[in-house]
Amino acid sequence: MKADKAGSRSKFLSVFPDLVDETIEVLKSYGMPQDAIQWFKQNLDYNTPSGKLNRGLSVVDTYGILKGYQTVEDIPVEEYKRAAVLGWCIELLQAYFLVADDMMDQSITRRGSPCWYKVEGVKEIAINDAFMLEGAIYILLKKYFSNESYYVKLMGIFHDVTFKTECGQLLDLITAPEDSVDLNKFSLDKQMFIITYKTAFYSFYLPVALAMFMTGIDNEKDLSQAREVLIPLGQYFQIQDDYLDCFGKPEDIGKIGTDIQDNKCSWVVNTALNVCTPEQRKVLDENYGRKDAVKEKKCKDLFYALKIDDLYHQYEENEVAILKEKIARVDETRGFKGEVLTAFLSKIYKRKK
Ligand code: DMA
Ligand code: MG
Ligand code: MG
Ligand code: MG
Repeated sequence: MKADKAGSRSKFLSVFPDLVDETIEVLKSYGMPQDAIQWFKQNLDYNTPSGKLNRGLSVVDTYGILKGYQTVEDIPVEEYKRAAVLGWCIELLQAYFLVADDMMDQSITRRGSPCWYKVEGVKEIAINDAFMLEGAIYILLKKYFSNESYYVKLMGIFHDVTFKTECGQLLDLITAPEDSVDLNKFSLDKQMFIITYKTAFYSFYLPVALAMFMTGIDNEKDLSQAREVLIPLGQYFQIQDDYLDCFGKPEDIGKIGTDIQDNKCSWVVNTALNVCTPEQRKVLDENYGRKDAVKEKKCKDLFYALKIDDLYHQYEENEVAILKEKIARVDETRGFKGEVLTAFLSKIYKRKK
């Protein structure tokens, strides 16, 4: 399928206001007071459509590729709408995770604006707002898909990947205690487990699986082919996220890195631990994971001295070559297409945000 990035993005965005109205209808049917309806609308608008929309757009793109449409414009209106609704359901899931993640990671900005819990008057109400973003998913699934044979599959996969993500977040958080830094507990294996669960399933496998359910090209053999590429692709994406947390510019990534101060078991620190000298290890033991900007800077300087950025670029080239080989081996006899995976890979290769 040919890509017109700006065009598909604005088309996808144009669906969102209706979905907000339809979700709000439910609150109106409960007789909720106007200020609560207004709050929920603000929550949806602030947290859902403000990101890159990669996950949501990938549902539409995958659907178009599997159905053999040449461009997004060729997808018939009704089919487009439903693929886009599923795309927005993933963006709602993402919004739900991020509102909570920013509180747990004590982040300051997200997508170039204050994190939701940092917005005037929100604070801990953001916890309930996160739950309501999740609830909006099931309102939309019911409205658009409850008469479809694959409705249960959609619900099942949303519940399954949500729980997997929460398991990943749990491990991410308990591996990063605030008050006791012990770098011996870190390893690249542990980091790989965390990122597989907290990121890869919902960000990469989910968009493709949803489009597969919609097209009916969802033989277990094909779902498993998709997983075999999309899970490593998601791991690569989160390693980029870890890299950008330290080496990216806030004006590009829209957020201020917190991994060093948060004592996170990230790809950057684990790679550094594998290549540092005993003296450098001492610097990390004394400075990593402390809520202190000077100590954070010492760690960052060390990461630059160890050329972790060069190691990252080597990792990236190597990983992308492996992924391309895997994609080339995809069996297309049942209707699944390797192009779905190539499209996803090209969205994230060498990303800076
Ligand atoms: C994000 O991990 C994972 C989820 C499920 C939101 P993270 O804290 O590294 O993300 P970010 O860097 O965007 O805060
Ligand atoms: Mg975070
Ligand atoms: Mg986090
Ligand atoms: Mg991060």
